[in-house]
Amino acid sequence: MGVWDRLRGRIDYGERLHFTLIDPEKADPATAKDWAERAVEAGTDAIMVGGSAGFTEREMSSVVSSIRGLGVPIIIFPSGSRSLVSGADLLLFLSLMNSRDPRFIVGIQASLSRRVLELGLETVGVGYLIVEPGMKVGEVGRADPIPRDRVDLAVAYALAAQFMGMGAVYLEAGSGAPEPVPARMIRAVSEVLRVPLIVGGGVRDPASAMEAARAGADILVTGTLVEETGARKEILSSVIEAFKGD
Ligand code: 1GP
Repeated sequence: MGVWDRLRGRIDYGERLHFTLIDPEKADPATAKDWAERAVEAGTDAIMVGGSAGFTEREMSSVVSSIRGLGVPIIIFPSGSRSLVSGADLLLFLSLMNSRDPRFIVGIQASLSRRVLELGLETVGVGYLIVEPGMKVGEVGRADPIPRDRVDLAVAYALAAQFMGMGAVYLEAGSGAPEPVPARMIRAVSEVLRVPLIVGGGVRDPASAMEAARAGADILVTGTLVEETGARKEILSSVIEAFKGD
């Protein structure tokens, strides 16, 4: 059984999962190891590596190597070819579906697919949807961010992703967003979706983590939290427990 099937199986049994995002631009290998260890102690279920474009393939590779052996999967959250390294357990094969630029929907993916095959990386297709404000990823990915009150549009994109056969849908407000994806939007999308719903961007406290859980998110991704707190275990635990515990 693959890594994604195991994660998916846990969700199907009613668990909610938390993933910690580490950006190699913001953490050298020693720092990444320290953050990842504390996140695992705090109850995170996987470490995602990637996020920005400000790192080299070598830095990406060193970070991935430094966090191996912690007992949780290492998941590549790609931003171009420099994210594709060996040693990870899973690659989120993202399509930024609400981009104005077809390169972000399928073009870059096609140009990198041969490399993914050569590396032998397990993949899961993810319909990646940028929600306002979208932050840097919205700009770089030339997204038309889904307006925060356009729940219908989020549902339409999510259903399209599911019907295209994506293994998950990711509602992304953007790293460091002042507010997370609205609970109303999460709820409406989760009600129609049969594949796991990933939510991220702007979640920094237990209250918003709990709100996302109650609205139906299956997987919560936090990145800024680990950076801003220097991975303080009590703070990470409080957010992770709030998401998983309700
Ligand atoms: C970014 O969704 C993730 O892609 C995490 O966002 O850094 O705001 O937690 P934060």
